[in-house]
Amino acid sequence: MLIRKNKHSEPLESEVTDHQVYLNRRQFLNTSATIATATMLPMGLAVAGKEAEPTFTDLVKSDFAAGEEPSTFEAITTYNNFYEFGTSKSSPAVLATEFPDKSQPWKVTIDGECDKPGDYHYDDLIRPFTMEERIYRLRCVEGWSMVIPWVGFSLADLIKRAQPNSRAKYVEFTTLYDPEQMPGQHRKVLDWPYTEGLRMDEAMNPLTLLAVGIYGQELLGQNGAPIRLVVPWKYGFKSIKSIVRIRFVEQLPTSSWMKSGPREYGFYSNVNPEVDHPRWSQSRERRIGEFLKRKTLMFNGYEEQVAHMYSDMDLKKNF
Ligand SMILES: Nc1nc2c(c(=O)[nH]1)N[C@H]1C(S)=C(S)[C@@H](COP(=O)(O)O)O[C@H]1N2
Ligand SMILES: [Mo]
Repeated sequence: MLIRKNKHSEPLESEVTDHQVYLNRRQFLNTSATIATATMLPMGLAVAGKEAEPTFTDLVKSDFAAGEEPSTFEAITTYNNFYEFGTSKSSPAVLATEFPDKSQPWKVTIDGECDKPGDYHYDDLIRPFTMEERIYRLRCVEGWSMVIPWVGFSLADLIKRAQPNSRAKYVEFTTLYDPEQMPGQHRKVLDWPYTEGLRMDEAMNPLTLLAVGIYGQELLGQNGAPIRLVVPWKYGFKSIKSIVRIRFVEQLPTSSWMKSGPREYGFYSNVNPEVDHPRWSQSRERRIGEFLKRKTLMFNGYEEQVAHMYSDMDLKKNF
């Protein structure tokens, strides 16, 4: 039997060639961006009509740098998952250019099982902490990855200030709910507001970062401004954006993704090439800007730092 092939199913030779040219150009831009950051003058890094401001200077370079070439500023700020601004990868960069509204001060509530709860304005929240640059891999559950030069501070430092009590077993994070600013929230694609959670030891792990910038500048809306979580050994969806609440709880929090598909998204969501998503393999990934897929590493390559937290757990059951 002859199966008629869809004309558009395979890329044309010319498209492949164009893609190679595109990648070479990306490589070039990538190098210029890296040089710009190294000199703390991220000039020319403009995106979606926004001029770059060199916000963070004197950044402490952390030991956690992945030792890999960071993805381009352009890729990091135009290829995003942020369902509050639509479900396509390109829509957040277009719809979040004015986010968050600067006329409304950003507030973060720290509460639950802790001795020092409080409501903080963003500036007061971050003031006590030393900003670091940490270059981490981000691996999305969909099978792509990037390397991102984050600016931020250890979540552990913030937790120590809040003084969680003995009932605090988990930390729950919540994104802003404001459909006026976040048009994607008009559609119930997830149970808004977006929530995520970590076990206390995961939250206290020195790798876990509260990020406020990328490439030496403040986060843009599409990357989760003004403050988002980064948990580099877990799938990207654990790295919740635009946080307004950090709550210490006794019971295991149910994240928005666990509610939307309990058989597909578990609480732990550690990057694990041996445990597949029910609908696709997790053994390989495509680094954005590269053509061929590469092998996915256990815990996204952070095994040495995090494997001890799961030594007595069945990671197939606790996915
Ligand atoms: N509030 C919120 N946080 C979110 C998401 C989202 O849709 N909403 N998407 C997650 C997913 S699936 C990924 S892969 C990362 C992407 O982060 P980036 O766009 O900065 O690369 O953000 C995560 N955090
Ligand atoms: Mo993701």
